[in-house]
Amino acid sequence: MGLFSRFTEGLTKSRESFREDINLLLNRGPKVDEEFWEGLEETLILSDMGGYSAVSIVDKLRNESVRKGYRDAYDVLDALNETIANEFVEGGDEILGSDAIVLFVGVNGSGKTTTCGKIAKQAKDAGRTVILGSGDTFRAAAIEQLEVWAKRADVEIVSRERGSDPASVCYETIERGEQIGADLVLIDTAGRLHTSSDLMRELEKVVSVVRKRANLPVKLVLVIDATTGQNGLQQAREFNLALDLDGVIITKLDGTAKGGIAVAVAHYLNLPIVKLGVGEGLEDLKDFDAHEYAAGLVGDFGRE
Ligand SMILES: Nc1nc2c(ncn2[C@@H]2O[C@H](COP(=O)(O)OP(=O)(O)OP(=O)(O)O)[C@@H](O)[C@H]2O)c(=O)[nH]1
Ligand SMILES: [Mg+2]
Repeated sequence: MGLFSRFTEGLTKSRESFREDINLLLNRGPKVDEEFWEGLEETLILSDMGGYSAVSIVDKLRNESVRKGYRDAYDVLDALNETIANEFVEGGDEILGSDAIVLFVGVNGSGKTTTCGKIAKQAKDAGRTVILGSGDTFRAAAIEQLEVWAKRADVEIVSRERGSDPASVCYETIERGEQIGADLVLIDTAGRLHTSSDLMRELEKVVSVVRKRANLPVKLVLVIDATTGQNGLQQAREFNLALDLDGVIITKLDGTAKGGIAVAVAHYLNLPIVKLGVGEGLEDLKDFDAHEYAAGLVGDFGRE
């Protein structure tokens, strides 16, 4: 299966759920009246795009509808993809595209370690010199898990025993990366709740040590599990407040109808999407393309 189909496949649940709601709306006829706009806004909110994005998208479409003289609901729906695509922020590709030290942060189980491994493999295959650092010293299994990914990706890894200071592991990873001429240093961190102030402080300390030692630009990437929907947005807000994030990766898009969360995160936090996780396998990591994503989310609504 090609990457595009795997990706659109990944958004199937989101798209189907959206289509059902829109079809209900279209059942009352294609007239563009107040009821239609309200229904559209509600549908966007239900798809987890969040209230602010939904209002902003509908406002833009309303203006356009007057300006361009849309005839009916189908004209509006044709313009919807483009309007959603415009909600996204540029710059996601650059985060992994150039030399960098990247820290993956997020709540427990969001997909940090898996994503770190997938990225290591992609970058290695693209001819880059990659090193992995196991900054999750909290669980022994986490270290082993990243070691497995390092083998799969065929890249070097720096890990220390469970209970070690995560900041020192990061320090050593950067040092080792410098020795081997790594142009991409990928550091996994332990999952933590955005509400746990002790653990958030620990993460701030890790980031500050990394910034001091860094020989390459440092990028902080939040990994969000799409299935958590609006809670993912709350996480993003808190992590961004504490760390000033550079970008976001959305995982588990394959198993959820909550794909709209990507729009909400981009809109609320003005952060670019770096990659998308659409499965558990090595290859299930997709580049983000705003137009493709919007199309995958909304689909086509042809006139009958
Ligand atoms: N379906 C699906 N599963 C995923 C995806 N990404 C990760 N997973 C699965 O989600 C589970 C948790 O992934 P991890 O990578 O261990 O998550 P983590 O954020 O490192 O977890 P902690 O280190 O415990 O905080 C694993 O079973 C992964 O295989 C994805 O894009 N799609
Ligand atoms: Mg992990």
